[in-house]
Amino acid sequence: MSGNITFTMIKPKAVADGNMGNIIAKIIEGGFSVKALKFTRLTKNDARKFYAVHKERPFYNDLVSFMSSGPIIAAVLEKENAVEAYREYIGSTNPADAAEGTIRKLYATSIEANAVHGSDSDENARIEANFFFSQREMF
Ligand code: 3AN
Repeated sequence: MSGNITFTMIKPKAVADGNMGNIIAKIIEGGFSVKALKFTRLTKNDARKFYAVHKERPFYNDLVSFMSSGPIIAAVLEKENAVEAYREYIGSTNPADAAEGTIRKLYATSIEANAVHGSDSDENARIEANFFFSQREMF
């Protein structure tokens, strides 16, 4: 059975573009409830750890630099079948392929600056939520 929790980040470019309010509103409009939320910034080391699964990929260093380049929003979201539902709601990794009306179609500017992160499994959702939040910060 799939879980009800996913983890998201609003990435530095979307925050810098002034879209954090719009994106949070869109998330809530999609039926996701916010269980935890913080405005924060990743150090380079945090970003390296968070994206460690991608360390062999050619875009890893750029991704680490980008994700530590400015403030982000980190949040834990709840909905039935949250991981899959949220990935569908945000759209494809490459915004050029993202469906109309998805968050990435609306707010992403490139495959790297693709507006938001969404966990890819229940296990990673739990690991990523715990990376940013203590138990008493999750409601
Ligand atoms: P998703 O975020 O859709 O799960 P992943 O896990 O394949 O996509 O990639 C993680 C992040 O790495 C993406 N959100 C994006 O910022 C970046 N990324 C993925 N593929 C590329 C690429 N070909 N070039 C540059 N950055 C990429």
